[in-house]
Amino acid sequence: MSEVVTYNRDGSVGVITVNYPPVNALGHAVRSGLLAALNQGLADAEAKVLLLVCEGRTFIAGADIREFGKPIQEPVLPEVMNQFENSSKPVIAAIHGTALGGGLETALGCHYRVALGSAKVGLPEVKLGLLPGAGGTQRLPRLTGARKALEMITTGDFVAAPQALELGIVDAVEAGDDIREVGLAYARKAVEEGWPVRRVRDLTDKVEADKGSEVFDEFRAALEKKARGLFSPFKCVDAVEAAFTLPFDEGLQRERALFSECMASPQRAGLIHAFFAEREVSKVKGLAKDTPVRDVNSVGIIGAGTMGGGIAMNFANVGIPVTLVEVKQEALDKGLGIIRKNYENSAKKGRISQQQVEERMALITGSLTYDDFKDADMVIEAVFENMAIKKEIFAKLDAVCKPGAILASNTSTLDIDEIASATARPQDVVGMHFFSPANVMKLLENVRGSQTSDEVKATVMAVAKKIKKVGVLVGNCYGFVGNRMLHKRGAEAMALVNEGATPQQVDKVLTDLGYPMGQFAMSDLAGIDVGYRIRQERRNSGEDVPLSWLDKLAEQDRLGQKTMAGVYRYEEGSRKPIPDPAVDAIIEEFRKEQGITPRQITDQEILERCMFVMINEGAKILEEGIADRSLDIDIVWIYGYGFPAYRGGPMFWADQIGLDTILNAVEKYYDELGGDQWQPSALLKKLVADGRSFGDL
Ligand code: T1G
Repeated sequence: MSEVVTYNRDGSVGVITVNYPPVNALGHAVRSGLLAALNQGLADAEAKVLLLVCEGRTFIAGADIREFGKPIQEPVLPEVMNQFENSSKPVIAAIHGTALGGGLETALGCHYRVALGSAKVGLPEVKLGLLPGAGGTQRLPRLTGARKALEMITTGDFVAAPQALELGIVDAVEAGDDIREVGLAYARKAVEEGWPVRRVRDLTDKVEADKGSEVFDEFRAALEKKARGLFSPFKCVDAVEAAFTLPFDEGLQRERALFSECMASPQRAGLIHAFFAEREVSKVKGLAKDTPVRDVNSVGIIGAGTMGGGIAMNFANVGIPVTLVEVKQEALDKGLGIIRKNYENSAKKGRISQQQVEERMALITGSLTYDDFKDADMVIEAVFENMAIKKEIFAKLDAVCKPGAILASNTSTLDIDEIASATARPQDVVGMHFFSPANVMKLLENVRGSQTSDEVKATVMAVAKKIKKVGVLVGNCYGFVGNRMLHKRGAEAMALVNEGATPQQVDKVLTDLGYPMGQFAMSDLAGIDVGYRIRQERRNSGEDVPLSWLDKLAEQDRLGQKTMAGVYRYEEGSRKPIPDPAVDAIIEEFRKEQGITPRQITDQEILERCMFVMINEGAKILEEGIADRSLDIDIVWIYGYGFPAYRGGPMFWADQIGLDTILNAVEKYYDELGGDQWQPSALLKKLVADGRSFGDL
């Protein structure tokens, strides 16, 4: 008997206990242990009913994702499920924490399910590029009907226990937090009342009710929009539909075949890489696990503009009071007004209650004086990109903030060390780069200065988790990780249009790759004036920043979505970018001024120049230690810049393509175009020479 699954008896109840931290995943040892324990329970004459319960913080949270891609070891999960379902004794699953994926499928293979009120259930396989492969697509719809099963399986969203009871997924929800006691009490009732074996596979009423339903095609149509570029969501629909068109065992086989297709898809590898990378980024290299973290129970924010307002909402959302400071009452009122409007919109969509709107607004206090920061644990500066203004602000913060307060800048490009030099406490200065809209975007790029203390680094990473962001700690350089690579992509996109491509051609290559929007549509969203001001700032500081046709748009007040015209034009009430011949004319005129004769440019060249220049820059960022691991870069791009998670992030994607292919192209463009951006990274060359990948680092 493996030690991760044990069997013992409590009166007439045979108890099968899984104890395989951290989340009782169905690794090989657990699968074989479950079968062995089941057989022991079946052989135990005293045991009338069997109870499956887990130790630790959760019921089984799925198959062991770490085993994917490796040779499969018997018994496979579907076999374990069938044995449980065909047990001659009733089997009860007692659920606490999260019963997910293979975990919920295991419970559905049992005959009865009891859950704690705090439990959740779900089939999130689609988030890993898969589908439920152990009977979930055949058993769940027999309990919930087609529509709810499709919703749960194509979204992967979790369902809370009370709702799971309404849907018939669980049979009882009990209060308390001792799942073993709750499970035993429920099992004893089954013994006393002589409950029969009740197999989910035998339930047919929901199947009959939805036979021939249009719901499957309805979901396929909806997924065309919602799951653009994704593979497995459509396979999920095919699998669930089989439950309504095939006998149970044939449905299981159909599910298995579709599961294998998903397993073979490169998207599975990308999404699983993203799953683990998201968890690894919180473990910062060189930062001891027990590094002290400071309390952050009150926050100050400077600037009630788009970023400041969004940042404030993140803290109010988790109950942390915020003091929002502006220079003028008018700007403050406008900022607070926008925050309330955002909350009201969420309430209208039923995401929060009106009471929560009021509670969160009550946590945000407007002010016109820095004095109100004197007790703040952390202050975040969110004013526009100007070094002189930021240094002035940090000097003032240094004067009013208490010792130990963390002084953070939301700068998206500027030098954290130079900002810190305006204070006498550079060890307490750090970058906290949020992404617009800051109350929505999941990424928080935390930037360590050369003197930022470990305590401050550990604290901003803990704050990221607290405000439900994915925090990545990176080094200090111009544009840090995300914007530094984005600027390279942007410059290539601009050059490609100068040389003959159209903005919409470039954007289509990027959206076909899986980005939600292209380079130029993104400029229109962020505001053409933002980039224009940064370029002017750099020109004013004496840097040679080439003229661009985007400057012409800014000077003609084509600032993007906010002026209904930028690189594209926009119609009232729509964010759909519409190509505008007026812009083609501006670009044509610019080419003439620059003496450029446009040429035909292929989509492949656009893809290579926009993406390989980023990867080359990413390699330089790793060389310089600005990012510790390539997965840090992948997570920055997935959660900050919309890089498709199913490709695993730009560095993982590069490994999939092959670094030799990337290097060959980089060297070709270096020869043809020149420029630092195409100077091949030494690390890239070394990895190719050693036959290694970014993932091997
Ligand atoms: N396999 C292996 N490791 C896992 C795991 C899993 N299924 N789930 C979590 N971990 C590790 C994770 O990497 C981390 O490790 C630690 O557990 C804590 O996780 C046949 C094919 C359960 C809600 O998709 O959603 O079943 O970093 O930091 O925030 O149909 O983890 O500490 O070393 O996320 O409290 C389906 C995935 C699998 C669920 C807990 N199941 N997990 O969240 O902790 S496919 C899933 C989660 C499947 C079958 C198919 C969450 C969680 P480390 P954590 P958390």
